[in-house]
Amino acid sequence: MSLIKLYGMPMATCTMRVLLCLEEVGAKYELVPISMPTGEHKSPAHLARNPFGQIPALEDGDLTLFESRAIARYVLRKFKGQGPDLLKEGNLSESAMVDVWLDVEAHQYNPAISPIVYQSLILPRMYGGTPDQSIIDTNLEKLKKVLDVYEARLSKSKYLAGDFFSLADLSHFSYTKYFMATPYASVFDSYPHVKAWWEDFTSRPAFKKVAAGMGGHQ
Ligand code: GS8
Repeated sequence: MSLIKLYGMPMATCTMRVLLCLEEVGAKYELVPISMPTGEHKSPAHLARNPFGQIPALEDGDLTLFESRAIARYVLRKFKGQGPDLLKEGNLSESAMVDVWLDVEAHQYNPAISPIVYQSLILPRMYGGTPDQSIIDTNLEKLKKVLDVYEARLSKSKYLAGDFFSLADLSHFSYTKYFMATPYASVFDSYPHVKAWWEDFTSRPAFKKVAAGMGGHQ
């Protein structure tokens, strides 16, 4: 059997989503570094893996995949029965709820939190730029509205899709971890159920291991 190759950067948010899944199921894999600062993600070799010139991409034998959430599902399906059941595919309504909250993460949470992390951490630290406070403020307001919904949801169930930890929760890890290193981390203090959810699931061993690869943001 060929060794899975994950192309990306251990500190990049979407790469981390896949790394967490690989670690949760105890898969053997090789992380092949792709350097974004040198533009390697736009090289012909990488464009052949991901035509959008983004990381991550995964190769498993003849199969090449991109889009981190799709890759995450592939990894969890491939190693089903190894490690926790994070997709609940044996149960129609539970798996539907995993899909709902994974889409909420992709289409509500991520668009609000990612510009805040980019402006306040990535832009100044990686590119030497100056944060645009108006972008941060607009997205903090968006994020608070999303967190209102999360607070209501998490006051009824322990995790997002139900009383079980799933890919929907896992998928929030990387951006939230970085957000907690911004000056705006205290926003979460107004959402006690969200804060407890975050503290609960980030104590998982796979998360500690992947967080150790995040550079100065642990
Ligand atoms: C997004 C990938 C992405 O934005 C996914 O895989 O989930 N929806 C895709 N990757 C960033 C790195 S941060 O994780 C990237 O490659 N950016 C460079 C670019 O867009 O040119």
